[in-house]
Amino acid sequence: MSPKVAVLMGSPSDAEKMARAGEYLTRFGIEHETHVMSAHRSPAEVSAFAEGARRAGFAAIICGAGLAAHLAGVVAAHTTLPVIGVPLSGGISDGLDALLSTVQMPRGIPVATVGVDNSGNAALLAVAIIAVNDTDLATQLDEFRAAGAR
Ligand code: RP5
Repeated sequence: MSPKVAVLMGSPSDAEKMARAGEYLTRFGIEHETHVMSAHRSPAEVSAFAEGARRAGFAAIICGAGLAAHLAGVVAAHTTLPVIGVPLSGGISDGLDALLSTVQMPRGIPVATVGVDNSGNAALLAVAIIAVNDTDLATQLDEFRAAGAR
């Protein structure tokens, strides 16, 4: 089974900002699933998904959330798969709140955090993680860089 990537977001209102992740994953031929689930509104669903993700064949989990952005941190608490957090803009500080909520994890439970709204970079990190054991994919990444990384 080739490794899959999960793209999670806290609300349907995040979909537009998270779309680039799916676009890049498709471009690199990575199977992926997108789900809306919230650390606050559907915590049981989030923990069940994270706990089963390795068994389900996922290699990395991308989590986008805004405001009190706890989705990536909660997912990371329930799995040792790589978790990539995408803080989303909005709210009183237009994403700074989400950035700090996502990146300021306690020692021992890391979340690899990309820039505000940068779901594309989250996907590229997931591709790079999978490419560690996939030379063809690593070549595709090299070609993407050589072509200007767009
Ligand atoms: C977060 O709250 C979501 O990730 C979203 O970015 C933000 C607002 O969500 P809605 O109130 O629009 O559903 O949990």
